[in-house]
Amino acid sequence: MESLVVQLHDIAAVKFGSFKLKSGINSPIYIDLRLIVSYPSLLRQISQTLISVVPPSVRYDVVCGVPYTALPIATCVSVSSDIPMLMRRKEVKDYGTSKAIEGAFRQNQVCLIVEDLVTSGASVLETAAPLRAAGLEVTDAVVMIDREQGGRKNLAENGIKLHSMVKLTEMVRILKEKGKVSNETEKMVMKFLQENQKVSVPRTAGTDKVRVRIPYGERANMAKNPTGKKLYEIMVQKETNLCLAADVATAAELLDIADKVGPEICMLKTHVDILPDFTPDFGSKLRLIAEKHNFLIFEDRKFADIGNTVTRQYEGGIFHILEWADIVNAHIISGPGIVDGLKLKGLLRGRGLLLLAEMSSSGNFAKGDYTTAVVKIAEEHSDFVIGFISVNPALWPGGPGNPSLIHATPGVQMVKGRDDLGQQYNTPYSVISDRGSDIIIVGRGIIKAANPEEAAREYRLQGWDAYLANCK
Ligand code: 5BU
Repeated sequence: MESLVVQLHDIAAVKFGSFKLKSGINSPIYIDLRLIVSYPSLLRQISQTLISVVPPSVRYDVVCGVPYTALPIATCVSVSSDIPMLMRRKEVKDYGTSKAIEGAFRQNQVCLIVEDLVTSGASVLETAAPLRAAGLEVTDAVVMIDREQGGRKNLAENGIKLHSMVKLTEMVRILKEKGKVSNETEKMVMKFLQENQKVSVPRTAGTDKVRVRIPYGERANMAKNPTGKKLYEIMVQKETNLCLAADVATAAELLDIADKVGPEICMLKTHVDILPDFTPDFGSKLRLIAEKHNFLIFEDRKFADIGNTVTRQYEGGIFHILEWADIVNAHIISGPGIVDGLKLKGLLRGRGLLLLAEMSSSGNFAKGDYTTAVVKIAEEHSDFVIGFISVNPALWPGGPGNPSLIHATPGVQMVKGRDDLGQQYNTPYSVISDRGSDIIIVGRGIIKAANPEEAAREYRLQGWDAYLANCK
């Protein structure tokens, strides 16, 4: 161990001085383990030592490195120990959670996460989330250097035991003993570590904003619309801010997935006009399931016409949306008359309306003055409008605004990325915590997963944790 630490210092993977960290604070120590790929013998020694610090009682079937620095380390561990490896993509080009993880694996196999440096543990959690969503179990992680700044605790709270090759304080002590750093530097580093012992899991790297939010339960009491109020109440009762976008192939499949995923969600979103086997009793069947599992039904109809037309589209046709959907949504491209039209039918039934303030697809035009106009119309109709479809309300001029109005955000997967047709994805943590939204809307991340129920559970936990982090 001592020799490894000295070698890391010799190749300047560990440096002393004054370094500005991403969080903005100045650190007297800087560690850059990307350099080790240039020293194959060191890389080999590190990989072997790393795997030897995992207690023999820990069972695992595969290893996965946290991208990118730990990828070569995980590869060496895999090759030298003959344990299969998986790779997590940082960006997903294609749809579906399965694509986030490359390599062959079976459901419920145990994956050991390999990391180079742990501070808060956030990057290990970012890798654990898509692994778990894909049906793997993650119970342990092994790291070269533990900075001892709260990572161990944060990971333990998320069911992951951390094993480290060396702790940062041990490393500094070794370097001092070997005459590589002065007494003074050692003291300075120890003092810095003491003063910066707890780094909480950060809102996405690069942003230090902490949003303090009003709990959903309090917002339930502010809501003017009964459906808006009920939505907040369900979220609190079931501890979920997850909405399933149930874009499956048939009505039969929709009813089936609604029943399976029902316990995890506060809301189920439909596109009723994509179902080839729609029958007039679809709505009543779905409502029975919604009552059984206590979730609301949101038909993503995106009304866009003049008031008189949308009134008829809402109530009539073959779908009779008004009969079964608690919530619908509308563009305001045609002006505020569209809200009056929908309200004419919906208000009496206690239904709610979400206005499209932003969209998740690239190049869309719902921004700036348009979004501001949507907010104004929502305020003027807060008896019927329950909130917005939004993407980044934290950046709106007034932020997420009126706390009685809710924000629901589509374009969510476990990893940031896009599909081939312009959809753009952000992670649950980024959507709820950084972007100030309230509800994550997840479609293919759940329905294309090998086990949709498990994937939904993982999205629920991620979304809820992100909410709790802001409530503290
Ligand atoms: P996905 O499979 O998670 O990409 O599905 C997203 C769902 O949200 C899908 O039903 C879209 O029609 C819907 N959606 C969206 O993706 N982006 C938007 O801005 C709006 C709705 Br509004």
